[in-house]
Amino acid sequence: MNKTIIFASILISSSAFASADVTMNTVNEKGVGASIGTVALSDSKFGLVLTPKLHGLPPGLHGFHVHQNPSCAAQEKDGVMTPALAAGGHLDPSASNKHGEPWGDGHLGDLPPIYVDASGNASQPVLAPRLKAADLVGHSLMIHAGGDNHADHPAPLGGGAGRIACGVVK
Ligand SMILES: [Cu+2]
Ligand SMILES: [Zn+2]
Repeated sequence: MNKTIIFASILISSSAFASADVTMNTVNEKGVGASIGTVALSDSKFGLVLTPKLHGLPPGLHGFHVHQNPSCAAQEKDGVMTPALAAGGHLDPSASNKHGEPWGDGHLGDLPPIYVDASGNASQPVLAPRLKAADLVGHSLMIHAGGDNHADHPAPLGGGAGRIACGVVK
């Protein structure tokens, strides 16, 4: 094999092994703030593994989703600038119009919640069995202030409320 062929085969094999780091930033009503680390995406035979390496988050469980648009910008709603509203709603290519379990029949973008320890760090991976890394390209990852009960009741969209961190998947 000459060098060109070797280089080409390295390119092909690295794109076949889908793996990417998404930079996450804080978001607020002014727009996109500081970086708080990354979420690594890697495909496994069980589905997409999302491995956070994040700091500076409030301790506890936080709703975590793929949102439709590749933007983390603030946007006006009812006259109020709302953090990361430009990301749109949860990724829902089948138009289920239902917030559900990561392995269910609702929004494809519904992920298991992110766990943040008492020091504000998140490092525990979560598994999204219906997704591949490539499905996230051109969308965004979102972390919410509150948790997620994977239902639209008693609160819509799992009850996670405000958006606190966001990253565009390129
Ligand atoms: Cu969300
Ligand atoms: Zn949802």
